[in-house]
Amino acid sequence: MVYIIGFLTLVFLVLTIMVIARLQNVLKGVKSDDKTDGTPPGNRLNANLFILFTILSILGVIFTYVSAKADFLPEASSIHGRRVDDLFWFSMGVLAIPFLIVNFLLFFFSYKYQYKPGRKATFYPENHRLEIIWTAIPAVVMALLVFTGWRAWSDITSDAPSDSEVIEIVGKQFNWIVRYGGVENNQLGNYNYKLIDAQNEIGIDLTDENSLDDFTNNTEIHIPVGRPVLLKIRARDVLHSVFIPHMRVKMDAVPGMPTRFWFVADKTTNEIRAELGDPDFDYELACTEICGRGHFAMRMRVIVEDEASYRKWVSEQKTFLQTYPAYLAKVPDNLKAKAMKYLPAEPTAAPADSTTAQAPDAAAAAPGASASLR
Ligand SMILES: [Cu+2]
Repeated sequence: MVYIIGFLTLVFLVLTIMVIARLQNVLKGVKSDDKTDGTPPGNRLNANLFILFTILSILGVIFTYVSAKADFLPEASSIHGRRVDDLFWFSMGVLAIPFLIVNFLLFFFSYKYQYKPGRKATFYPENHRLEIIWTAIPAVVMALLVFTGWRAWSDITSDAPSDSEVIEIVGKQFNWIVRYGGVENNQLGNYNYKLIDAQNEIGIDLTDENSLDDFTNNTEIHIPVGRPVLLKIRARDVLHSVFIPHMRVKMDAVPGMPTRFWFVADKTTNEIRAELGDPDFDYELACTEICGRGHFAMRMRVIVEDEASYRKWVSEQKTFLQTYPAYLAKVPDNLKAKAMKYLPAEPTAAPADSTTAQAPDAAAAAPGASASLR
């Protein structure tokens, strides 16, 4: 790369010197030398160079497109993702085709209407109809593009359908924490940033009944296929951004300003693995906002699965209270009985090595505790 830039610099330097030298010739010609037909020196050469430049540019465009194609976003695995792609390619067409035509003409006319002795330029002062046409058509096309883009955007950010799976995702330096509505009632409980500590990393508010069966995950996010998923997005410290490239999901996570994004994934992890012939393939969720030195590691696996497997996975998760039973102390008295359901089968106060012996005691102490655990 450095060599190419160095080489190009040299070429342009030589060209600049040549142009300056020629300019001096031209000036001399204007001043004294009137014996020619008035054709400036290099007239034909310059005209031909315009054609050469046109051809090289078109080849360059094709080359960069083909060589960058491998880095384009993969085929979308969500409904709105395909819509976004269609909009992208439609906009690309609307912009690229006139761009190519106009630029081709610009260079071609420079060649075609090169100086010829005796030929005079036409004086064409104004044409109102032409001006109206070239103002109105782009205005209408641009308005259409903006309108279709705005509709796609407002669909994504509007209220999610009522059957959506609501999942909270919180960015922090440097990982994502996903919270689910729970193994039982599927309702996200409240949160409060003041409750954040070493274990309760996202400030789950255990005074809210809905929080009791919530569970979190720091390594992977499971979502059901074919059903809307609403991501409630927050950040704990600095700007982060949720990016699931295959789903065309991208939304900033802003401290103090919750954002949202809903989408429908329509290809399971197993389906895309089979399609790609890669049994190890995984969808990825990555942070796409430089957020500090650990930014590169802010990624997690996204597992898209059918409703039954998803439900099964949810029911197998350890609730936050199960993982950190000490937080039972934060549960208000009137909810304590309910919270006991989500505690580990054996009380943490008991010695760790006597689990088999005291399991029945635990069940007696907390009626229904062992029975309701999965
Ligand atoms: Cu980041």
